[in-house]
Amino acid sequence: MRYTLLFLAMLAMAASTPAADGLPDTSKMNVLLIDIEDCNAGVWGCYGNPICKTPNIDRFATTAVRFDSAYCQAFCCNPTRTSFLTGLRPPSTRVLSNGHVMNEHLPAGVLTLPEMLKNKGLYTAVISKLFHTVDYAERQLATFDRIELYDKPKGWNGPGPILEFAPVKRARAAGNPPPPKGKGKEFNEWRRKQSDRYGDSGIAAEQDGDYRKAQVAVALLREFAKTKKQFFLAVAQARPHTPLIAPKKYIEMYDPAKIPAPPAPLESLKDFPYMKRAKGGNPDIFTRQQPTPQQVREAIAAYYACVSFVDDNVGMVLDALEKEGLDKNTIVIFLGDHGFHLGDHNFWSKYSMLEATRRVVFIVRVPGAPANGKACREFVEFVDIVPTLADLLKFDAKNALEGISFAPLLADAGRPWKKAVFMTDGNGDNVVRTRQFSYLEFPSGKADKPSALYDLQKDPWETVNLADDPAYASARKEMAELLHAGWKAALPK
Ligand SMILES: [Ca+2]
Repeated sequence: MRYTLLFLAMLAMAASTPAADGLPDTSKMNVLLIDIEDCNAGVWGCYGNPICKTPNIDRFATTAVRFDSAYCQAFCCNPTRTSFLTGLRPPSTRVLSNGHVMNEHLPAGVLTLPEMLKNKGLYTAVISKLFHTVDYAERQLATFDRIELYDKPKGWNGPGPILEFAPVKRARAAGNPPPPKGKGKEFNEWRRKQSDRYGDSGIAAEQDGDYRKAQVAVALLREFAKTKKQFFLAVAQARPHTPLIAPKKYIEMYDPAKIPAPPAPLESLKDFPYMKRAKGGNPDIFTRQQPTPQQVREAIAAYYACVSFVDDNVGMVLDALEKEGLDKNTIVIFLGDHGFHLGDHNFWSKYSMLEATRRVVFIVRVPGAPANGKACREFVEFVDIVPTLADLLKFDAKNALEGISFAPLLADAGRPWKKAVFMTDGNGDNVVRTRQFSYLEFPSGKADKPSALYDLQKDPWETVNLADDPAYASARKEMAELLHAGWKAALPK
């Protein structure tokens, strides 16, 4: 009942959403979603990185709208994916952490994007990870017509793989032993050490899973060009998630000696809410000890290598789309599921509500959209993806959506839009970010401070917590009010 009412309220609001004048008829277009893992938004050349080489995405961005202020709603994989695939925020999906089984937490009747598109009549295909794990999303995955390089849900009876790959014999370098048998303590320790690795993967690009995902996408696109059915294709890349390993030729692209030290060093942090973590113990990498300055440079270089590898793989997919003539009628969405700290604040990996985790790479191309080729600095949130596709493809999203269509920005990237973005962490703590400030509250009591306020115009790396600074008392009050008022208070007029 609550959801029905919310849904009706959203319908009424959708009617008053600014119009997307100037867009072509997009209702029959295909959708290609390219989702990559744990990506720091600042690593792409087109997002201003002077070192990391990403020619394919840079070129794609010149044909699309590059969102420079795009934000995810959760701080790690499972909750952010659940959020952007339903158009709901974590408090509504009830999926706040990687341990929350999506199917057991989602309120009854909530559909995910592939189900909505399947109901609309699209042919649906997925290559590797889309939901956090297959067993979290068996019902949702069962709706796919095609599942490639991904475990299959129980009872799924679709076609076999479009390509066959030879098994890969991995070089077992010293310090990289094979997994122990069983799933006990020894296995967990092996997995931790695996995640901690960075450098040469020991196999050629062509043998790598991420390369193969791109190859499968190329093969499927060739098939879709022949069958001419309207399709939804989701293609994943496991990188740049840890372990930060890549084929040698990518590792050799970057000299660690030329990588600058990360911003926001420990000594610059004042009243930092995550001080315990900054002093030691990261998830995913450098899990047992903070890295030396040399290890920092090596790990960032390895991360860049992973990003360049992803860039080449995604380039293959985008080239195939063009070669098959599908680029004219396919909406392409390129995104990283959440961000990643690369040594700023002495942090590695994700799991914070700071800019490095909450800001995401997000590039969208709708064929014929007037804003293609432009950068958009207006705020968009990942919960806006489902409403936007519902708007563009003219389907009924059926959920009580908690975002709005950004189609108007695809027509005019410079029009005024949302005044803030929101995010929730696994403890139910929250952040709101406006153009000038970020304000974090930790009602869980699990942080080292109850709140934090940053003046992003003076301090973009969020080093000096101004929450108790009398000069910022009114700013703090305003930000707290906005945080408590929630996302509806930040919508464009
Ligand atoms: Ca992730």
